[in-house]
Amino acid sequence: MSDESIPEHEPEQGQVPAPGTEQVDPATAWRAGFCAIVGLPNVGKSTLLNRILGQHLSAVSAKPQTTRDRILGIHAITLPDELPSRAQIAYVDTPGVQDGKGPLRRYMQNGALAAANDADVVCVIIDGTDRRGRMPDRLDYEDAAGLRDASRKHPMVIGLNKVDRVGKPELLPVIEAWAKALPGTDIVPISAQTGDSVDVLERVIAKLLPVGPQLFPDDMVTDRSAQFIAQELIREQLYHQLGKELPYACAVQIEAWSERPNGDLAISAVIVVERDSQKAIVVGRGGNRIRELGIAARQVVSQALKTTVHLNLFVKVLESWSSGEAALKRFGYTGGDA
Ligand SMILES: Nc1nc2c(ncn2[C@@H]2O[C@H](COP(=O)(O)OP(=O)(O)OP(=O)(O)O)[C@@H](O)[C@H]2O)c(=O)[nH]1
Ligand SMILES: [Mg+2]
Repeated sequence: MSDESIPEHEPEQGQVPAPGTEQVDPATAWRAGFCAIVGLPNVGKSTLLNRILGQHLSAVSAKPQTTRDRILGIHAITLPDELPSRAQIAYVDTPGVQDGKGPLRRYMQNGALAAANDADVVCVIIDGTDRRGRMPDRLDYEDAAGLRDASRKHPMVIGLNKVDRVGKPELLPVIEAWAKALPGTDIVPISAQTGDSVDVLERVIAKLLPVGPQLFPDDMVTDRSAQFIAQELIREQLYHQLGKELPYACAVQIEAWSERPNGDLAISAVIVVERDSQKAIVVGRGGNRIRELGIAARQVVSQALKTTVHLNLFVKVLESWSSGEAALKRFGYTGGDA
């Protein structure tokens, strides 16, 4: 082979840059990577994802263990006075870590740990209002130790959430305890609900991401289908309407989905419970409950999908669905590819 046949810009044999030392143009490159949002149940992980995206994508409720599956949400930000000056953060909202028996809880636990293991950065959300749960030694308890170990493999950021409900004097010892437990780790007090300092948290996360090309197209917000989001938001409304009365083992399945010529969506969804008595609770006297649920869910799903939705809800009893692996798959708990 003659010298002329070797293109000028290609390194000659033996001069291939070592992995990790390739030259990137910082003016054009991005910071890009995955940030797992992890923590105990009910600390505000999904509220944070929705706040960051400015969209209601992930189900939020006052009931712990609302999120059952990982949900990807992609957000780009600028980093003024930095090179690279842009970052694309692929957030992964995860189920709250908790002990528990049965395939559904195991599935949730595994999902949270896998997201933490696979991330470039782990953002641990702490509930600033939870006296026991907000201290660093809480992660040493058996239910959370797996998450603690997975998180420590990566750069970590602590998001101390719900500061809208706690006074500064009460927060200071919490911040000090985390600073002592994880020297060098950023601890950012935020309110996912009001949005306070969420931009600061995002910039801290972004600066820890590797430099490299965007991972997803500009216009992509999530990997989840509209059907999955609708299903989750109907379940969220079920939690809102029924609160403590609601059996934990309920699921929502989309049975029919069609777009009308005028662009409206017609959706039929089934709420699956495990016993007749639970069905009676969801239906309510004279069908009142399910009617109100339908009205609320229709509004939330219409807003999230940015179109008019016509929603038909039914209730079905399927005994012990949450202890069957096949049923979990049927209800969309597939691990992120639905
Ligand atoms: N006051 C206040 N409440 C918040 C804040 N963030 C979340 N919440 C509330 O905390 C509750 C739990 O929020 P979620 O976002 O569902 O929490 P999560 O961590 O995703 O919960 P799981 O999915 O069950 O693990 C809801 O009632 C939220 O409205 C916050 O910054 N301030
Ligand atoms: Mg959640």
